[in-house]
Amino acid sequence: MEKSCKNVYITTPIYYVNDVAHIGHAYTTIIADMLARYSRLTGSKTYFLTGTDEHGQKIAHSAEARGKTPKEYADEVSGKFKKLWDDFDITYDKFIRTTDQEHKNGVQKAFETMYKKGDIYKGDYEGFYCVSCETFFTQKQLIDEQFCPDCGKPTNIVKEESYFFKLSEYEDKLLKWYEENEDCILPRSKKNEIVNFVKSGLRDLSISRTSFDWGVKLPESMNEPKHVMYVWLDALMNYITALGYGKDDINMEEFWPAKVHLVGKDILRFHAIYWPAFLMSLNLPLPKHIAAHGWWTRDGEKMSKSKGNVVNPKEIADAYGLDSFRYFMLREVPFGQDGDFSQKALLDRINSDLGNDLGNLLNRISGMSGKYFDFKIDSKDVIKYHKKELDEVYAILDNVESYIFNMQINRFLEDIWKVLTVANKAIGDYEPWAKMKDGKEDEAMALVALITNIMAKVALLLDSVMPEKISKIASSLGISIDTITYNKLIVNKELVNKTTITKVEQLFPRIEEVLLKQSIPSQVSKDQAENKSSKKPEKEEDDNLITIDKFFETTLKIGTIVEAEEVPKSKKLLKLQVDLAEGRNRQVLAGIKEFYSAEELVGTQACVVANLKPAKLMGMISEGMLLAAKDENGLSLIRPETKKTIGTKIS
Ligand code: ME8
Repeated sequence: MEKSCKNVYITTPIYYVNDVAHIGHAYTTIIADMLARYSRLTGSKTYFLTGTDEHGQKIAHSAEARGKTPKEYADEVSGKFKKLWDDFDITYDKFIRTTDQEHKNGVQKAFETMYKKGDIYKGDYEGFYCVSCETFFTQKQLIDEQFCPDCGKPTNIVKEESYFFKLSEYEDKLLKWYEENEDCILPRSKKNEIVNFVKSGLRDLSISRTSFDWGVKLPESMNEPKHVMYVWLDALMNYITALGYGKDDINMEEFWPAKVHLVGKDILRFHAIYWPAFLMSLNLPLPKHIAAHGWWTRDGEKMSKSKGNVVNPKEIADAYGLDSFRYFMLREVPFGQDGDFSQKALLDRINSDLGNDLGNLLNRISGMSGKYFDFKIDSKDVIKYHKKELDEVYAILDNVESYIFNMQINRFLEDIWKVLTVANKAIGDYEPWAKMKDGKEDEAMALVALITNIMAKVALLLDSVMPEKISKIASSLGISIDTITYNKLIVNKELVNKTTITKVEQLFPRIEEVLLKQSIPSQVSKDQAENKSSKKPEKEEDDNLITIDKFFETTLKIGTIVEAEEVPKSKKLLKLQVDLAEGRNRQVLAGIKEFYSAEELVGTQACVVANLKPAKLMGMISEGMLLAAKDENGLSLIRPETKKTIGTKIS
């Protein structure tokens, strides 16, 4: 049982095809993808499995309700899951479907093996069944003698012939496994719940049904054509049938036992009790970790179709960027705890962590290296001048890897952000612009090289979290994201000796709240309406100076406000139509309602930023921005002293 595998096998649950993918599915899949990418980068041979769970009464009912056969329906929804993961660039090695013939063969072989071992017997089942959870209950377990204790829906009485698995005989063996393997179930709090559940006594498990037929048939040798397998027995076996169990066991040899099965907390019991018991019965080694994550709510409320508040992951990723969405999911909630999804929380993470801390640091590297050193970086004096900062960075980075497979991914990210703080702080402490003025070019170079090296290390560590953005950072820094570089910069703590920086566009431009299809519009954030950053600007630095060309990248024009009206439900916004002599008016949403009435603005002139990317505010397009100045006495629009021809360029 103790065999452990140096290769890494990572799985998600296989998703029921009775529903479209939501944020909960995306969460598990993104965590698994992050682990798989990280594991590959470190050089481990890795296999990542996901797929769909397609049998059982629940799916049969959903298909019937849509006038489809279960297989037609499963094909359709399974295809949607697969497409979503492909759109999300999820790096799965196999997408399994429980209707795949190879899977069905493997499940039958497992049934036969457990039967031959004497772990399966025939009997009669009498009890209650929740179709929604695909779970059996005794009357004592029900709420008000009728309702499912897990989902609250009414249960059905089941009385039928059934095969049983001798789960009760595995009680002691399971308790021994839990005791000897501290981290077999993560997080620990969840493990305690499982241990207590098993200690309270296990009953044998009904593993076949006769009252419907949408499932894997029992093996032919059993000669029981009326029986189909219990959907959870069928589903759990996917973790080994995907590796060829029952066919050729080459992948089993290479990748079993799993490094981690990722699951939601609601399905931990199936994975932490039934699954290891089945594996013991099959004489197979047990997984290293079964890791249960918490439940996502939306703006503090449980998500449900009837409330219309289910978060569609594709919509979020399209609106805010896939990498930002990945970062948010992984950073926002400690693994195992429940998390709340709100656009406000997502925006804060994007604008603050990603924009201010990470994106700006790259801009500063590119700005300083370009201005002082023609983009050429040389690390020869980094250790001489910055041993202290490097030591600080290494002290943090030494621990980060251990967080990953202990599922403390939010801590992993928190620590990487501590490293970014070391870098941002060093710039303020050593003021390279002052060093340049004092003729201490080598010190300025050491500082810029230090920051470049910190960024390179951070990029390697964050690649699994935000692969697309990190590839841009890496090409800007002139480094590769691969195992050789990982070993060099992270494992051996070496520095990038020399490199040339390339300018990139802003990686995480400040982003506004977007009106989502299924969202309840919330107030435009204060920062946004005032168009100010959530962090205080740092003190003026030489490297904030821009050239005249840079200034002219912004097109400023005189416009006349021809219409103005209040935006309902918004405390701040006015909707303006502004004439810039372009043949049509521009719609501009301005956060100035507290300072100007709509009426007083009509017919007045304003200075308009005319080449701003259009943005959506409260579901409406805004195609420009008015210049304004705000102090403790209020806000004033910046206007020409005397009327100017509409469309005049400001210079
Ligand atoms: O349970 N927040 O499939 P499933 C976080 N087929 N996670 C959530 C969630 C939410 N609001 N809602 C659901 C099944 N999930 C079985 C698995 S594995 C051998 C068989 C998670 O599609 C849930 O916890 O109902 C589970 O991990 C996953 O979505 C799939 O749920």
